Amino acid sequence: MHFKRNFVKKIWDLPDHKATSEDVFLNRRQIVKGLGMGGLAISAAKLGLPTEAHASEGDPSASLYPVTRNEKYTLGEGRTLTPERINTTYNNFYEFGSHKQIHAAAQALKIRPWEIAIDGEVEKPMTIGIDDLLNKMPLEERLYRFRCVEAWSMTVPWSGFEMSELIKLAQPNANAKYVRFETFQDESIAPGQKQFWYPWPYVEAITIEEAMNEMTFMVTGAYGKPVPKQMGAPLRLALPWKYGFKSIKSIKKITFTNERPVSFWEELAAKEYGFWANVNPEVAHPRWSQATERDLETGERIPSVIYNGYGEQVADLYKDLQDQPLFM
Ligand SMILES: Nc1nc2c(c(=O)[nH]1)N[C@H]1C(S)=C(S)[C@@H](COP(=O)(O)O)O[C@H]1N2
Ligand SMILES: [Mo]
Repeated sequence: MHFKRNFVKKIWDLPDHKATSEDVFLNRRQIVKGLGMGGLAISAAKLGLPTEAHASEGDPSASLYPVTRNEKYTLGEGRTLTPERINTTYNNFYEFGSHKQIHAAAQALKIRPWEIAIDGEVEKPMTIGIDDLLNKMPLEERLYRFRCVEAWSMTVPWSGFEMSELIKLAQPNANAKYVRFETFQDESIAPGQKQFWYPWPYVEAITIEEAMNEMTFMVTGAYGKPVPKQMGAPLRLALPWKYGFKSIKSIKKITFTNERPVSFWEELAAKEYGFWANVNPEVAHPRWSQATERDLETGERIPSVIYNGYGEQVADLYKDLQDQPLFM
């Protein structure tokens, strides 16, 4: 992500932090390969590899997974599943730092008890614990593509439930035009939240029609396990046709509202990270092209596709909104 104020702009001069994060990761991978990790008695910790990258033991929801895959959602031609290790060690989660290597720091997040408030324009405002919610929702696995605004991409086997199921539970009234999501706020465990120039807590929002769309998925798991903390435990959003920043992590509050909320990145730089943020290779970011994306696994650049290839499911949402900046 790119930030407008000069005193932090420097770290953003390289799109996607090429020099500071990914190269480090690849070097480590090479080291492990070279040493023949499997056969040698060298611990991951000694090599500085994340041993806690998927610490789902002790998670009370662990026994729920794996869940049945919904075969309707496929990755598409030429796309393979991004290895778990890549997805769990290359993350954006600004609460824990403004770089990609936050997986260890994110383990400080306490995910039980975890209460989610559902409020605003609903018949049944409620506060519900994550394990109660998990019991009420029909869990399934879906393979989704994921495209970050920084022009890298991956694929993920998410587990969770369709947002429409949560809407049935909450029963929004006729005033509910938007859904606003809010992440936890606790600067005692999330050092990024001490950076006062960011408008914490992280907030995202979509329209009620978008929230009802079949693609809108509430994530509770990944790779057949509870979703790891660095990927947004215990509850995050997956909006695979939008740039990744819309897929808010570690949700504590879901508010149905009449007015369009302002999201975290929109507040920082509205011209770069707008409300709609649908993927479109033909609409460049003000500072870089969106025509292609770098596959995190192979490093290859592949062509980007409008709505990240999910036009069949979502294009109709936008047919009467052509006057809006749908792709920023
Ligand atoms: N709360 C919160 N949610 C967030 C972010 C964040 O910094 N904080 N980053 C977003 C961005 S920019 C991206 S690309 C994805 C990254 O998800 P991943 O780390 O699981 O790949 O999370 C999104 N959700
Ligand atoms: Mo992103």
